[in-house]
Amino acid sequence: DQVAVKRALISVSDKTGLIELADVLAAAGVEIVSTGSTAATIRAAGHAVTDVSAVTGFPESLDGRVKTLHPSVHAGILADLRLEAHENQLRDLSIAAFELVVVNLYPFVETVESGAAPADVIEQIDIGGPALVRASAKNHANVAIVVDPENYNEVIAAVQAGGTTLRLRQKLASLAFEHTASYDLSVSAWFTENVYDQWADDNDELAGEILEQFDTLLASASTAFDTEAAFPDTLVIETERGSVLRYGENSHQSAALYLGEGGAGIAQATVLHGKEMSYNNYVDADAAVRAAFDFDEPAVAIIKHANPCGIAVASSKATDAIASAHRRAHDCDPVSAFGGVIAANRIVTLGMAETVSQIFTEVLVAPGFEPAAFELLSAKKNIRLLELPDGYRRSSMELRQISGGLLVQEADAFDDFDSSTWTLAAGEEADAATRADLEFAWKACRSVKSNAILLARGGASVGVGMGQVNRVDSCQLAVTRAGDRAAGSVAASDAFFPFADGLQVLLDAGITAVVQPGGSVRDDEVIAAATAAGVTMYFTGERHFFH
Ligand code: 93A
Repeated sequence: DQVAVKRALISVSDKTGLIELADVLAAAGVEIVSTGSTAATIRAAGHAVTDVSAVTGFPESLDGRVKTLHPSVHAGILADLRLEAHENQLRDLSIAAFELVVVNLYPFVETVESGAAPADVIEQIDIGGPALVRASAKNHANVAIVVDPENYNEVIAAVQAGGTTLRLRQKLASLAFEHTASYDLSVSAWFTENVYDQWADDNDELAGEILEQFDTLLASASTAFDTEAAFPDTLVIETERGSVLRYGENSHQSAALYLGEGGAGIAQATVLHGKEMSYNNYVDADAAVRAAFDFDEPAVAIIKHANPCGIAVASSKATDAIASAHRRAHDCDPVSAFGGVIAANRIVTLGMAETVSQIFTEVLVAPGFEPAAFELLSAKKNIRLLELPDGYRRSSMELRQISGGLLVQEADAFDDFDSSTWTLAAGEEADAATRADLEFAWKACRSVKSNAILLARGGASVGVGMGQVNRVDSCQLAVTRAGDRAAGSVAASDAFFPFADGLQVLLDAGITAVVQPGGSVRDDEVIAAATAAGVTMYFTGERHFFH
């Protein structure tokens, strides 16, 4: 397995030990083929060198990008001379084999470290060199590959001893592949860093532009309305710029979060754990908190696409109140609760955390977390845990952009939840438990997008119909979602029933009482339907649209 060295290809950027090696090779009568500056160095030391261009019949071209990348070189390296066919082919092609290849690569890492410009760094990505190294290492049965001047001595000794051994060639091949692999890793690391930096720079620039646009829009809004005078304690957009979100409702929309001065809402919440909040996360978390904090007693709201798929207060018998509220809210519609945004109006207990941790949840927002609850939940990397600022409160003013302008309104803070202020429109006065359920349903209903129908029982929603363009469909949706829980539940409707048909759906499903604003021109028909069914109906006098 000893291979005598008759012809060597040398192409090195690092010229350490080169002359000493060339001295030995020349003395041993080895033909040296070499590239550009390597050939010049050897020649300058007084040895004969064959230029690689003489072997390839092709000039070293394109600023050196193409020097050894040629079949006359690579066939000379890759021929497996243990095979007669390879030997014959080389002879037919008039190509001479190499038994020794000495290459070290363009100084890529050193160039990066010197702070060179990207174009200069890229020029230092060696292509032909690794090809020589890998080809030689593959064919180590025939060729010795040396990538490191540290190994010159072993090779010199072998040449002087009459040839390289298979064992040496194997070892050198292994070092060679290690060398090209780590070289490529450095190249890829540079790309990653450089490309990301570039991306970040572009992004910063873009973020600046986005915010400038938003700033202008908001500035025009606040000059158009003397917001502070009209709505004391209200949201005044801070003059500093907002913070850019990764994207808006969809990935192709840019977006930013602006903090209201003195605000204590979801915008000021602290992300204790999990990925950065998205635009939709903020929208849903806001809806969730708004729903949960409408209640004084421990309450939980679960939101999907800005709509509740469950709202509940704690069972009066529960020892862990907030855990109870969560379980009951979840039971309303477990299918929709998957991937939901949850708000609790109390500190999250370990009991609540244990249930939440079993359900894929995007965001959990609360005034705080018991340490054990936090520990359990923060073990999950996909959930975002948000702590509300002290004294959470909703903004007293709501803004909505329309094309060409802004709509501004007071928030819906009309708390007509006390059933003693309602008028009985049909049936008998409800008992205390039913009243409590009606008050709960009426309150919960205003967190549901119109047209909203909410069925409740025992302080928990059991069926929610939301966002439909007619009230009958919302009734049907609520009844379907409630299933066999519709019978015996109470209903709330965010606005009056324009006809008896929607209410009839609820009556047919077996509700025992209903609360609604009243005020339709066909109230008589609606009252007649409730009366015929023997169902109690209250009118509140005010609606709670929410869009
Ligand atoms: O630009 S290359 O990727 N194209 C080639 O064909 C080639 N052949 C050898 N770089 C190439 N090399 C590299 O040139 C070697 O890896 C070595 O690092 C360097 C030797 O430079 P010089 O031609 O000045 O001896």
